[in-house]
Amino acid sequence: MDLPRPELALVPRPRRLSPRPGRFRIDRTTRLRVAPGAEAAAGLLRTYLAPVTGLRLEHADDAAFVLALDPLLTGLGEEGYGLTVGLHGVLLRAARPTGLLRGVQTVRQLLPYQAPVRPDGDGVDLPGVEITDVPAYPWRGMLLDVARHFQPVSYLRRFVDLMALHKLNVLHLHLTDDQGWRMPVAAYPRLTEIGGRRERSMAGPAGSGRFDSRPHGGTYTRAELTGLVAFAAARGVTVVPEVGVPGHVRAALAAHPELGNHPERRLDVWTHWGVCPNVLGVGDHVLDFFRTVLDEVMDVFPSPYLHIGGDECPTDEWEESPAAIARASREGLEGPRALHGWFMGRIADHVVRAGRRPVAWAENGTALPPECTVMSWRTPEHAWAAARRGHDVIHADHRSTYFDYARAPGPEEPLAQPGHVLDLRTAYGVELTAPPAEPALAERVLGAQGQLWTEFVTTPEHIEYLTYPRLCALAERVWDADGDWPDFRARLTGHEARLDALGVPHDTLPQRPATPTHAPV
Ligand code: TNX
Repeated sequence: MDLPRPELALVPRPRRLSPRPGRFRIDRTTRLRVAPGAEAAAGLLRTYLAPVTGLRLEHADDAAFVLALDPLLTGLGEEGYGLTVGLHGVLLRAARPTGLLRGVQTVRQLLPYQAPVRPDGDGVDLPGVEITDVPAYPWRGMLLDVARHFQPVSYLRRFVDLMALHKLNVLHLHLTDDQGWRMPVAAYPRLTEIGGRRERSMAGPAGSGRFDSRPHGGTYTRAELTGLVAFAAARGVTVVPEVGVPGHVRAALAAHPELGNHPERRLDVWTHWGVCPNVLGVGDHVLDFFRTVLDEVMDVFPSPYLHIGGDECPTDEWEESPAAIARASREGLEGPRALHGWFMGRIADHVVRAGRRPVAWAENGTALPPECTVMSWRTPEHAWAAARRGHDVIHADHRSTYFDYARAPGPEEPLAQPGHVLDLRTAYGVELTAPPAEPALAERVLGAQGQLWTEFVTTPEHIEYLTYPRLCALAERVWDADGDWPDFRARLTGHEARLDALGVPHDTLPQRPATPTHAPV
């Protein structure tokens, strides 16, 4: 497309945008008129503007830059907003506070990319524009796996802030897995004391048999996680924690062998990648243990949704365990394999009773209770099958949303998850639209999310190299479902200048820190 002005290269593309003549200068005379309910958005705007302009942007009742909240604005929903920038003023309006937060990110993108720090308060210009904007889907997420490789909360904040720049609104925090348990649980300190550290890590792909010789570990404090939740909320991002059962639990088994199918066996925190054969036992004490864990998780994370795992759970241990076989028959199940659905059902019930909504990885949802939201990761067809069964679904089709696959073929790319290459076009092509013959299924789609599994990803630079610009593509499709690839490509060139200014290594994997020396907005 012909960009009327490069600074209008917004990602995701607003639903309606028309350039207007003129520009609005934000300088030392600028004040904000902050309507009741718009305080959080004003705070966020100041957070972004202060480092660039040196301005404090105090409140004034007669200010030309207005943040207004009007519940009667129809059609904007929870997250929509309207933005008008003209020579004499700026008006940002929304029906709900979250809509204002989305609008603030648009203002942030409209600012000059390489705005110098101006302690003298000379100011910066916003281009004249008229925008009305509403997202297509309410779940626009990104998973970060901090279990395989830990990242400190300081980095998670940056990750969240970059998501918010793209109007994503869910950080799916993958907190536990075979290779690490990162969430402290007061009742069971061994989970992090033992489960938070492994002796070494497989250096090649799953099954390679090659290892490094470096211990890896890390755990969060409760205060850090609570702080992250608040930081994310200030940007309109919900942190959805994942504590997975009944597979992907080797770190928990290392800390608490009594949770396993062989309570007498001592296992280490797993040092391999791939699907671990060890899974939870099915005794009442195991369910009670995880109910206690989840209660604490729900205490720390106010999110309405809670992810309870459910993926890749080999049933071999149950099929060989007299206790599991007996449990299956007591519960009237067909056999020990059916314990997976039964286990998920018990845990999902607990979450529902606590007033939250369980999310689980699944193909078609066959084994899950209907109250589970299905995160479908194999093929889009599985998502439609789950939707037909009445589940809400989130698209996480691995071929278009697993950003741990290489960005491009060829030996120059760093070691990535083998099996597929996921280029930018493929990320943009994520399937969201219901089959034409079944338009009603569309109502079941909450949205989609990208996943960054971190078996081979140890540094923030590498995280960002794999995430950007593929996240930009996904973010655009979940915001504006129809998409327009050539138009996106054209805007992305301008948008990448923004990423550069933020120190995001979207182009090459550098050996230098991704964090910029100063903090552009
Ligand atoms: C599958 S899909 C996994 C993860 C791995 C990932 C690697 C799913 C829910 N589980 O445990 O990290 O593949 O791409």
